[in-house]
Amino acid sequence: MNKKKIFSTGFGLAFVAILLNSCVSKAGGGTAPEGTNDGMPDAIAVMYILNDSETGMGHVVGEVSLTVTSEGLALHPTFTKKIADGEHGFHIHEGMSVAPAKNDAGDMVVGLSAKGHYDPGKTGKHEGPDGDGHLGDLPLLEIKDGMPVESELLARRIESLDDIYGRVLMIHVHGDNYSDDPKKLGGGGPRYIAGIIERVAN
Ligand SMILES: [Cu+2]
Repeated sequence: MNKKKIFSTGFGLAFVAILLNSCVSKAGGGTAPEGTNDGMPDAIAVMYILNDSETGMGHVVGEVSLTVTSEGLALHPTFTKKIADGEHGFHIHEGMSVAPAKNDAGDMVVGLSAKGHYDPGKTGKHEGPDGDGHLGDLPLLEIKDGMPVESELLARRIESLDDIYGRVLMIHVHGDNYSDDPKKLGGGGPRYIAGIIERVAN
């Protein structure tokens, strides 16, 4: 179901990733550049505008590649569609779906199946990428003229994607002050753009 959706609406981004994988595995990496991971990221998330459809996936706006480095997890966002300028909270959420879901009040909320911030240590705290809270708290994403200001964001505390594959990468409408004060979860507010973190076989 999920894969079919990606194939039909992902403009081939996921397909390209899979194709490249099969080239690497079948050709023994002969055509891939030398270097870490043969130049391939460890994972890719095709990013969708979230909506209230059954799957929650609107149109594709780009992708984020994820690579584990000696300094932590490096994220490279690339957008093929302009997204809203300003600062956006950017997190790994623990859920494995971007579909809408009902909140405690019984209201359907866009992207709510993605659940809360990835927090394997059960800290219950939002402290940003360099704090002691949720491991899924990433550096915020700053957008200018529709495109990311920084080509690489580094989440230094994340040393492995082993428990992260299949989870959701989430971009919020508002920013992130790396605190639960004055608003919970950095104040990111509504869920805006998201994708599933898919393993790229190296
Ligand atoms: Cu979030």
